[in-house]
Amino acid sequence: MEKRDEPAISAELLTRLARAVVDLQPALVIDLCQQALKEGVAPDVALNQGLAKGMRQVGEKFAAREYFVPEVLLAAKAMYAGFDILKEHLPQKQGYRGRVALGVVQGDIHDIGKNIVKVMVQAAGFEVIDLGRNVPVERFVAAVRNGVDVLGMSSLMTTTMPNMAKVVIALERAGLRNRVKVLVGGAPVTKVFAERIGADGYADDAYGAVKEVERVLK
Ligand code: B1M
Repeated sequence: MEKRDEPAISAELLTRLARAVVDLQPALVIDLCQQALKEGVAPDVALNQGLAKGMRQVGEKFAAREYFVPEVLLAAKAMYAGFDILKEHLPQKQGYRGRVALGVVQGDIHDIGKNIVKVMVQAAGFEVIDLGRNVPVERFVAAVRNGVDVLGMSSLMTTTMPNMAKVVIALERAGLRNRVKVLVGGAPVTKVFAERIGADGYADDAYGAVKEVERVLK
């Protein structure tokens, strides 16, 4: 799945979809997702350029103290109402391409981005083991010991990013580092940070995550 530019009508629909998330309107989100599918907007585009974009705008409102936790939770509810529809329509690549474990690091419960990455990676033909959120270092290590090709970690808080480095160190100590490719992502995570902690790859969105999984497994 490649990032695409959308024609004007779809672009307007995507803007309305993002807006409906920001306006905390699950019923409208559902309507717009159904409309988008009917009009031939690709589900991954509606997911990333509609729903995820809306959640990022909610983040800006949260940062500006226009929204507080209750609004953010309602926005997440609206986002998931659309997510549940779109994920069923993502075109699935056939054939086994490898196994990816994904989790949000310890101390962090932000899992919306990880869940988007998960469905996109699955749709690209990879088996995904979802470790969930607030995942302790040892559970990441255990997942690698049980056999995965890629370990993906997500963090949304500057305070939990160091836990990604702890997982890499724990993998080295357990003699497992060369058995797995490590990818990291999440809003505060950067390429420089990924390189500094010795990860094999980094992506700033779900399209990038799929590309990185494919690249590191080449
Ligand atoms: Co909170 N939160 N939150 N929050 N929250 C942030 C992250 C924050 C930046 C808001 C702010 O202050 N401006 C701030 C962190 C500050 C910091 O860095 N230190 C923050 C805070 C402080 C907190 C609490 C402490 C608030 C409190 O209680 N006082 C608390 C922490 C709880 C905890 O984790 N221990 C908290 C709680 C919550 C809610 C529960 C209300 C809710 C989470 C609901 C949930 O996820 N189940 C929430 C939300 C929703 C947000 C914001 C507003 C939005 C995050 C989001 O969903 N983005 C967020 C603001 C922001 O990020 N600017 C904020 C949309 C999502 C689609 O994007 O997750 O970035 P994202 O994922 C993208 C990419 O990053 C990438 O692909 C995804 C799809 O495109 N990606 C990867 C993600 N993972 C990847 C992995 C990869 C590759 C790419 O490879 C493996």
